[in-house]
Amino acid sequence: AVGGTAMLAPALRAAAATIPAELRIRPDGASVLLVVDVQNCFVAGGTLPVKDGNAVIPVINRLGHAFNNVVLTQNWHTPGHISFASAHPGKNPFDTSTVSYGTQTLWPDHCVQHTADADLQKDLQIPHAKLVIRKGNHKDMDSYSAFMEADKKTSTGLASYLKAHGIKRVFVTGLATDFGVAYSALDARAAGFEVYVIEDATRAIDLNGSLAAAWRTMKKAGIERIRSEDIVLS
Ligand code: VGL
Repeated sequence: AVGGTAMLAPALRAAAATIPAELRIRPDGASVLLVVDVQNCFVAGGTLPVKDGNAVIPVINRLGHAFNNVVLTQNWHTPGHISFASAHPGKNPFDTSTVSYGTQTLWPDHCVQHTADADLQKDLQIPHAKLVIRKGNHKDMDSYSAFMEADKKTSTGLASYLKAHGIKRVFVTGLATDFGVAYSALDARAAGFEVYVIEDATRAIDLNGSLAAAWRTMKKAGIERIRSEDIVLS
């Protein structure tokens, strides 16, 4: 770990009115900001809006200035995608279905390729972001994660890209905490990166306790849960 309040006991951190500069994390050339799925589909007015999802945008815009390396992801589904309830006769959104790679949660039709709904949200302002990973683009397989599709075998290539650029630390933000963010964070950790989730730069769907489960799983994997004020912005 690089230091910072991630290492402080939560009670101690909560007690600190402001975080002393020496305890904050300064992103360096080996750090990347990963911005997951900040798209029209996942915010107000979209097809699968995450509650309060728009609130992550100003936080992510501020964080963007502190990172030379920024990667965005975009959920990019075919029409009739396997994750859509409409593709499973008799099923409704938020039901599950058994598919070749396990249990698939079924969603309303969302983030369809080349629709305005799938566009990055226009208020997201990170002009220096170099790479956009489009994921979930195979009709018969979902991909919450920016790194590995749902079969846990098909790579998006992101881990290799980051390693080729000397990245060691991945800071994850975006939507949704308990799906795209958590799956990306866990895969980043499995690929050998140091991983931080910036909690106030995420919002959750929280389906049947999925949010608490995601934080539990991430903690067990050694992922640091931090807040945007833990990061030195200049
Ligand atoms: C996601 C729900 C459905 C996500 C994707 O990436 O967070 N959530 N599809």
